[in-house]
Amino acid sequence: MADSVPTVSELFAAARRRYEQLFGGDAPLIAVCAPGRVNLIGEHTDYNQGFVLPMALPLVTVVVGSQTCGRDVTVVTATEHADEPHRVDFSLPADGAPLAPGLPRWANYVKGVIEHYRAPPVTGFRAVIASSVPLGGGLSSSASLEVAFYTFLQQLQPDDGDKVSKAVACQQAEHSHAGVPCGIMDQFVSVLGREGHALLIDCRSLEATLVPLADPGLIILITNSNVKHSLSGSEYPLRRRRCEEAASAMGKSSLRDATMKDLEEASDRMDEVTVRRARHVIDEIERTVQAADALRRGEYKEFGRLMVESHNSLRDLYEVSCRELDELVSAALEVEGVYGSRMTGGGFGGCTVTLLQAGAIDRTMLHIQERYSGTPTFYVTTPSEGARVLSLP
Ligand code: GAF
Repeated sequence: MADSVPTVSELFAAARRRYEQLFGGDAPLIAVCAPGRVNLIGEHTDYNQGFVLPMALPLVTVVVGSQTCGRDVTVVTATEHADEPHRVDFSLPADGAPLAPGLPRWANYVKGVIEHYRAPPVTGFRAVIASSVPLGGGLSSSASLEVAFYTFLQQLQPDDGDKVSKAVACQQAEHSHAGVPCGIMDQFVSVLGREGHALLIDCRSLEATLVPLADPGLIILITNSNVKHSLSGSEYPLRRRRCEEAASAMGKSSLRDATMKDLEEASDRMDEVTVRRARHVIDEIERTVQAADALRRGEYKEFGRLMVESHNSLRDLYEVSCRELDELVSAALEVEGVYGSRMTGGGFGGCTVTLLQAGAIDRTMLHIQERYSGTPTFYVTTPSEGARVLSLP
């Protein structure tokens, strides 16, 4: 019942075939990939300098390609991008002029990464992209594209940065070229994800602790609602602004430094909505640390309880859930053997993540399918490795 996902080798083979068809039979000399992510807990905390607990997915974006002589760039995507051309051609500006965003929109991630790459490429290249990360599904298809492209550029012309600065450069690309003021979580885990582990990321210090997550008795199920409400784009920056207002009303540089007591004392200096948003963030930061501890101790029931609290808070206080995500979570929680379930990612559609006993997987998917008013897609998934260079056969 779970959706079958192309393997990295299959994606690579498809991208290489396309490259060879397009570029006169030449084989690409570089192949890299970077994963999407699922966030287990710690939602809307990254841009508040808090904690998050994501893991990298086996769903990846692959980039294959080669350097060319001039300054011309051609990038082709083998992924469906609603009504947009699959090919983009441009030249690297010779005079250091900015590479402005434009159409097609998917190419802005590529342009943004070139712009923020620490050692700006001096020669052109041709590349083909293929991805198994569902677009707009809340599993960070955009971060996986940015990080895969950065990894590709590193093969063309090495940079001198470490992995964290790579994640930060990709986050900047998203800010400047996609116009999304995102936090660091998605790019960080796409770069630094580790097989068999979730990452507890401190978004203030940008340090991460590995949390083992490879128990054969445990399943991580992602359910795509297959809806994406148009609010998702406009509401994210609004949430971020409210958080900054709340922190400033409490005299703090971010909500990471605020306590519930601070919030109560300052609540007459904020409107009711701002107080609700801040309450979610302050609690969620604490919940994430507790959840990572529970996971380390193998206390899945406790972890699941915290997941449900997180979902309820995102629904009632942060108001980023939607009917479809609530339906999916409620349906999962009705099944025996399910520890917990919650929406994951920015919200207003996309996916839920559910933690359950391995033996309960079939009945859980069946029950969700019966109860959900839409058509779900399932991914039974495991924590995977971050961005990497693929060896060419
Ligand atoms: C999106 C953003 F890109 C992340 O930085 C994060 O804020 C997330 O929403 C919510 O936790 O994925």
